[in-house]
This record gives sequence, structure tokens and C-alpha cells, in this order.
Amino acid sequence: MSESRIHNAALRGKIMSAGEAAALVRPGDNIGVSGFTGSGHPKEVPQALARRIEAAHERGEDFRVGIWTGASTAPEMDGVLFKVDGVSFRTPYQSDPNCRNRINGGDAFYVDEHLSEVAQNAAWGHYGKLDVALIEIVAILEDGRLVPSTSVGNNPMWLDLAERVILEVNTGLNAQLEGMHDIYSTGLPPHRRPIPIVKVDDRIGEPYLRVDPRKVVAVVETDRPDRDTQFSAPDEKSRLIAGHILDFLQYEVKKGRIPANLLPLQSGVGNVANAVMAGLNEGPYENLSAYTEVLQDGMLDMIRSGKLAMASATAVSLSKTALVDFNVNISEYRKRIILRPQEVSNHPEIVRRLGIISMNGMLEADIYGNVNSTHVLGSKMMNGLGGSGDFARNAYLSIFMTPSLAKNGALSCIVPMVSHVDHTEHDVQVLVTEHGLADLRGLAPRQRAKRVIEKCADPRLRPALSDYLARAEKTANGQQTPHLLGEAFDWHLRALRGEPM
Ligand code: 0RQ
Repeated sequence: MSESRIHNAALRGKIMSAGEAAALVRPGDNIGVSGFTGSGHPKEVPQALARRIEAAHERGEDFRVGIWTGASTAPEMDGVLFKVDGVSFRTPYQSDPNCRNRINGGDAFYVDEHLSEVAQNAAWGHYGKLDVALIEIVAILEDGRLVPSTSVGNNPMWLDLAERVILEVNTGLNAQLEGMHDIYSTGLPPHRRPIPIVKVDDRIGEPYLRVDPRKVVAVVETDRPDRDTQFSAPDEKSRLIAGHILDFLQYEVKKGRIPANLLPLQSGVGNVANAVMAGLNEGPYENLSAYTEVLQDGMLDMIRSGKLAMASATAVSLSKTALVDFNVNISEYRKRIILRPQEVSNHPEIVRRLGIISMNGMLEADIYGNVNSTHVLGSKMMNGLGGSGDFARNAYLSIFMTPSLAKNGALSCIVPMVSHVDHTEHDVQVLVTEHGLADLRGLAPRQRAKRVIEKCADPRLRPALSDYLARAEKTANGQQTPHLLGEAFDWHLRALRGEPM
């Protein structure tokens, strides 16, 4: 299998087992790892490294590493390393249960950053020095250029910054991914280059990653698949949320505020996001486009049906069934999908220029429209900010959505004051729950509060929220954003005590 995918003679000489490659990692190293939402992560070396770390811990030795990724990975990456308590520092977005438990258990520090900013923060040294880049690719060309895998993420920066490079060549992934990528570097201030993307389908770079071959210390082969990102059929609430968004977009088209083929779409991950895509796929649209970070099953369906003409992302994260179709029809998909570094896929410059419609999930919103995407009851990390902030602040339309209640009705997702703020009221234009959609554009805080309560809150909780607002307005005597600070978190406190809303 090595003959067919590793065409560079010097790098062929560096082929070794995952165990041998893992032995080149030192305790305390920072490792820049490929991977974005379960795709394009290394499959072999992290497992070998986890075994090595576990053995070191059994001998009473201290062995932990720092892990910098693109976004979330999979059980055979974050999962195994966090399980053996092998990680002292992690950035950015994660969603693995072992990783989450270590972060919330105080075993690992987690820096939750805007995905577009991670590469430049690393270049400026904010996370320390990058010792190792561990990158999955699908092939090495004769001249040493690398064919990227199913995600690009921060790989160009990791390859650039790292002192040593370990490559995992995955022969299980389709070699015809070659040509789907568009790698472009902005450079750093004060000489940063503009990103000349003016249409979703603009290609501005080259389809390959580059690495200084002298830095490559190991090449490991694998044929393991990406994570199977499963989707259940949209539930009733997801369908209702999607319905409100679709009606709203249709109304905006009728008003002439957006074109008939909408504006480029960004969609977060998860079932609600897929329900919206399913709705758009059945709607009266043609020639849609997406400028997003992750391309999931819903968007693939839309490309297949011809509704989605072009999609730009940094990763393709698919279910097993969708992956079969993707592989069979990859030469067609390559005409409709461009994978870019996350610095570019999530760049504020492009999000603002293209005028994106951004749709993301949230944990809770407050009556004024501040949004918490990350912290359960103010303290416990769920996944992370991901790219939601990159898009929400700069989008033409920023939409946040959630069911109105969580945990079987024990928690309201519309509260007087959010327990953590990821997106301020200034970045949130539309809130949606299964009960309705609150268009907050052009409204002042007290007007926003009335609309959020009336459109989005669970009907049984509306009187309590309205009462809070009325008493706050009276006490604050007409201030800009009335609050009763003594009771703003009462809803969270009741939930913490296990009391009903
Ligand atoms: O927890 O499974 O333990 O019960 O949060 O909630 O309703 O299944 O929603 O899967 O769409 O995720 C914000 C987490 C929503 C996601 C979040 C609990 C709830 C459940 C999940 P359980 P749902 P979703 C693109 C953009 C930030 C990153 C982002 C997210 C779990 O959308 O991570 O947008 N967003 N990136 O029970 C306490 C509340 C809660 C709550 C829900 N108010 N309080 N717990 N839950 N509401 C992707 C990338 O950037 C890579």
C-alpha cells in the first residue's frame, strides 16, 4: 500500500509503525493535530501514544502533552488520550466525553477560542512552542507535496510551526480527494494579505499542503475510516424550529432583503441544523450556496438534489451512508465542494463580504438576546464556541436556535440573564425555538425582551419572565437594560437545587 500513496523517495524512507512514531513524542510536547468534527484526524499514532502514556503513568512517571487541533476529533484521538489523563492543555473546540470530563474535572486546561483565530494565536506563541505536527493526509506526491484529507483545519500552520512532523497517510480515504482543497495563507500582521474570495466558488490557493521534508520524522500508514457522524431523523421540535426559519427566510425574500437563492449559508452541527437543510432541500430554492465550516449529510443531500450549487467548508463530516455516496460520486462532488484552512473558511473578512446567513445552536439565551453556547449553568463546559462567533458577529443574518426547554423540561433555555455569554446581544439578530422566531433587528433592549418572551419562551414560563421584566423596568425606572441583579440567576439556582422552574 505504501507504493501507491507515498511517491516521494525520501519520505518513503521514513515509514514506520505507529508505536515507533509515538516514541518520538516527548513528555511535555505540544502537538498540533489534524482533525475537524470527526474527520481528518490521525487514527494510529494517538492510540499508540496513549498506550505509551499509560505505561509511563503505571511506572509513576509524569507524561502529558498539549493538544492543539482544528476542532473536535474522535474516540481514537481525543478519546484515548484523555482517557489515560495524557493531556494537560487542549484547544480549541472539543466534543468527546472523556475530554469534557477531564476539562470539567479540573485535570486539563482548555482554551476555547474562535476557530478562525487559533492559527494566528499559535503563530504568535500564545500556546507556547509547537513541538510536533501530527497530520493525516491521503497521499504524498513525488515532489513531497501533501494531498490533504477530509479536513484542512489548522494543518498548514501546524506544518509550518512544528519542529518535528509525523504524517499519517490514510489509504482508506479516497485518493480522489486530490483537487478538492484550496490552501491559502494570509500571513501575519502587519503584512497580512487580503483574502480575494468574492464568490463561494473562488479558488485562490493550491490544492496541496507543503512541508519541509527535513522536519518529517515519521510516516505512518493507516486505512481506518473517519468517525461515523450519525444523524437521527429530525424530531418534532427540530422540524418546528426549521419551519420557523424557512418561513422567515421566505418572508425576507418577499421583502426583497435577500435574493431568491438566499445568501451563502453557514450551518452549525447537529440535528436541528440538518432539519433546516432538509427543509431547504424541499423548499422552492435553486442555486443555493454555502460558506460554512463543516459540510454534513444535509448539505450533501442538497448538492445531490441540485439545490446547492456550491459549498465551501474546512471539513466534510458524514454518516457512514453519506460517506458511501460521497466516495462513489467524488468526481462530481469535487466540482461542488471546496475545503479550505479554517482561517479562511471562518474568516470575518469573507463572512462580512459575502453576507452570510448564519444558523447555530445554543444552550440558552436571555430576554435581551445574549447567548450562551458553551457553559451549562454557568460553569460546566459542553463543547466550546467553535466557529459560531466567527460567523455570528460578521454575518448578514445571525440566527441562534434551541428547543425552549432542556433536560426534560427541568431547564428553561430562555432566562432572565444568561449564566455565561458567548455572543452578546449585539451579535444576535434572530432567536428561534419550537414556539416561534423573534426577529430582534432594529429593536432596543426593552423591545427585544418583550419579543423574546412572547415568541420563544415556553408558554407556561412567559408570565414569570414578563413579571421579572415588569418589576425590573419599574425598579430600574426606564434604564436601557433593566435587570433585578438580586434575582437574575434565580432560574439557574433553582435548577442547581433540582427545584422546578
Ligand atoms: O445534553 O445530551 O446531556 O442531555 O445540551 O443539546 O438540544 O441536543 O442540542 O446538539 O444542537 O447542541 C449549544 C451544545 C447545542 C451546540 C449546543 C444540553 C442538552 C444536551 C445538547 P444531554 P441539544 P445540540 C459549528 C458551530 C457551540 C458551537 C457551535 C454547540 C446538550 O450547538 O456546541 O455552534 N454549539 N459551532 O440537554 C443546560 C441548557 C441546555 C442544556 C441544552 N439551557 N442548560 N444544558 N442543554 N440546553 C460547529 C463547529 O464550530 C465545529
